[in-house]
Amino acid sequence: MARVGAMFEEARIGLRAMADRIEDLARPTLRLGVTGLSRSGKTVFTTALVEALTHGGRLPVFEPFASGRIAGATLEPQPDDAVPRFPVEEHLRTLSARDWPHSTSRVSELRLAVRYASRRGAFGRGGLRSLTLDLVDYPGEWLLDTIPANGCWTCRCWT
Ligand SMILES: Nc1nc2c(ncn2[C@@H]2O[C@H](COP(=O)(O)OP(=O)(O)O)[C@@H](O)[C@H]2O)c(=O)[nH]1
Ligand SMILES: [Mg+2]
Repeated sequence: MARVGAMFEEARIGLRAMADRIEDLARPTLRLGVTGLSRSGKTVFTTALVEALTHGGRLPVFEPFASGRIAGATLEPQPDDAVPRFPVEEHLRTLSARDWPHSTSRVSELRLAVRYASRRGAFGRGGLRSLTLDLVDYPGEWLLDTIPANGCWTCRCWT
């Protein structure tokens, strides 16, 4: 009896993984960490990027945006209750009042749904695709803990 229970549990986990994979193929998720040392401009950059994606703006060197392939983006419910939300509205208010956001050293994230046209046309039909984009404001100070003995973090990333 215990073996039947275990088989059901394995089947359930397998089906769940398959369902997640199918969902991911239909609507992929990209998790993008924005990192750099403290006061390097992560928060301002992330706020500007979210504002441009959701309300329009100028991002001339971001090809999909500049060429008009990105149709827009909306804010989505948070993916993870354990990670604080990136307070984009608060940062926008601060920047609009011609001030700079306060410095924080905690991780935060924001989920967006980005609608875009693929370079070859979505599914060959020229429709729009959707990408779930998780932007993570990752305190650069935390990176210092991960630097290996030879001091070459980048090399380790590529090996
Ligand atoms: N002139 C200028 N200063 C900036 C810009 N972005 C950031 N800064 C300055 O850099 C500081 C740190 O920016 P912030 O985004 O909070 O850095 P973070 O600590 O990496 O999140 C700000 O308080 C500003 O003084 C920018 O686009 N232009
Ligand atoms: Mg910051």
